[in-house]
Amino acid sequence: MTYHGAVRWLPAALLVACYSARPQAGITCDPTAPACPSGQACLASDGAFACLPPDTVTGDAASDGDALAIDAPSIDASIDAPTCTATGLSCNQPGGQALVSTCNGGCWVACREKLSRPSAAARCAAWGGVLAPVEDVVLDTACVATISSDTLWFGAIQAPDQLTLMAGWSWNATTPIASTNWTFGEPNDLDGIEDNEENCATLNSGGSGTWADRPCSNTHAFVCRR
Ligand SMILES: [Ca+2]
Ligand SMILES: [Ca+2]
Repeated sequence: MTYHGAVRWLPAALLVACYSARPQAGITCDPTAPACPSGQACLASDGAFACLPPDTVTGDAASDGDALAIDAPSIDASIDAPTCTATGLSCNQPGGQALVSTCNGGCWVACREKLSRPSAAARCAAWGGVLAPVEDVVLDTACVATISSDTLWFGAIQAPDQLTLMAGWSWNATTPIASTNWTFGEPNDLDGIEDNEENCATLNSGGSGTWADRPCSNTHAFVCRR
């Protein structure tokens, strides 16, 4: 027996008493354009939709999730507030939006606008992240691969005035790089002599996921992580 049916067979006196306590419930409604009395919501009830108090959970609604589906957009917006989006990233990307991925505990976003390394780093910072470190060469490289195969500025940077090609590399001048994935012959500081010609590095250079040092003033697409 439906809620509507129960109302229909209640004695008139009881119906009046109930009506005085709260607006009549059980009116058929359209979930896409609900117009229920104050204090009621358009909820699924036995395969149809009816105006019911919001705390009404029928067996049908609880099992098939219709009531949850109706309210899902507003509820999800507050509970599952999007934490991994490109919102806030200034990216004048040709051909579409920046691509975002939640991966290996981070939020990754790749932008195809070509910028110098310092400008790219500033874009990431304004978004709330950094040029992406690739601390786990296997997993983090795979994360980047899901959103871009471009040559990308990423987190690797070399402190100036190093004595050797391999010295002084870190993630954004904060954490020394433990595991590297240099393309064969890189880093070479352009000519094999370390004299600050190439103190920044790109990903996907010379092979999928591999690295090469480049002049920091070069312009490339970039990948951020937060
Ligand atoms: Ca160098
Ligand atoms: Ca190089």
